[in-house]
Amino acid sequence: MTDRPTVLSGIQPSGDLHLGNYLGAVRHWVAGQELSDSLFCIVNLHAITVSQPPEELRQKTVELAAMYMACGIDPKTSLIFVQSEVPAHAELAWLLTCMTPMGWLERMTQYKDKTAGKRGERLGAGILMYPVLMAADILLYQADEVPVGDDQRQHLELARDLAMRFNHAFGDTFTVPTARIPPPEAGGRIMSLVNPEQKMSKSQPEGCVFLNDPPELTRRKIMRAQTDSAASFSLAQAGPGIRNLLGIYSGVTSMSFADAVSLFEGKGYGAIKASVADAVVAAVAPIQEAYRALMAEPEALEEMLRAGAQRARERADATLAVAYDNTGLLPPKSKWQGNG
Ligand code: AQP
Repeated sequence: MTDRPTVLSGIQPSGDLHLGNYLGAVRHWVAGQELSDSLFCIVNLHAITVSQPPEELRQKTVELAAMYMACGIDPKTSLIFVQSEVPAHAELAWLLTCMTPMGWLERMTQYKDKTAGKRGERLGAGILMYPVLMAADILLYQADEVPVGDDQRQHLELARDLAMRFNHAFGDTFTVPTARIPPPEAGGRIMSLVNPEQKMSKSQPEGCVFLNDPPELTRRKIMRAQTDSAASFSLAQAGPGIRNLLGIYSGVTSMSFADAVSLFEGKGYGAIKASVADAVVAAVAPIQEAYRALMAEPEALEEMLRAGAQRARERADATLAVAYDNTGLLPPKSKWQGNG
């Protein structure tokens, strides 16, 4: 047993990692991994809430594992695994589903955003239910802390509420997790480069810098970022676009936001964008190099994921057995097999 906090987080393999994912989540995972008992999941069951071409999903799953490591997650320190390799996620999700009021899910902002203007017949029910699966992901490992971007705040509240509801109904079973969300200027909410009122998101690729974008594409996207019409930067008059660029600069250079503001105060917007582009290109270059090296050895990646899944299964099954028992379900199958 360890007295370090258990930390769990994950990303969907539904596309490529972008600066929002990196600055809002992965960078903080890397910074904290030595101090915690860390688990980082590739949440492929979440990815299938929208249709994914099977071959692409398989490929993106392995690519995301390589990207976690290229960004600095060390599998000797942290546990990296694929969600679908641990059946307990889906099993606990059902227990929690049965005790989740529908209204809680229908009130989720992301649910409302993702379904706005779409007819129910064309949407899978996973789009409503996935926050419950996310709660299961977290509660299975008795996570103390969940480092995520600001967009996940409401889902984390749901995970906390479900843990408390379950504990109240069936006795102490789950740790009530705490969200660890960086402030917006420290990467908690990186905004789209083309529309700084919206978060940077892979579904809007033109406003998004992917960690694997070639340097010239990264520069072009940043130089075209929407900012103010003023000739030079002053924080007092700055709109969300230039603030976002300074947040990105501060994130990739590890300079404080206040120091980045002092550095650029009074400078022209073109020069600021060029500096931000240089800083991003310099920060992602070693990640891209490490990623290529890892992808050149697919057997090693597969072995790492296989070992990670084995360790994750052991931990998850132990929690699931207690949750089944407390609920009045017969022990999970593995326990019968163990006795037989
Ligand atoms: N713009 C962002 N700023 C800060 N953090 C962000 N995260 C995502 N976007 C930003 C954080 O990244 C982690 C992974 O979340 P995810 O797997 O849910 O990624 P996502 O939501 O699929 O990313 P997108 O690009 O936003 O997807 P779409 O376009 O499908 O909606 C989380 O910790 C999240 O907070």
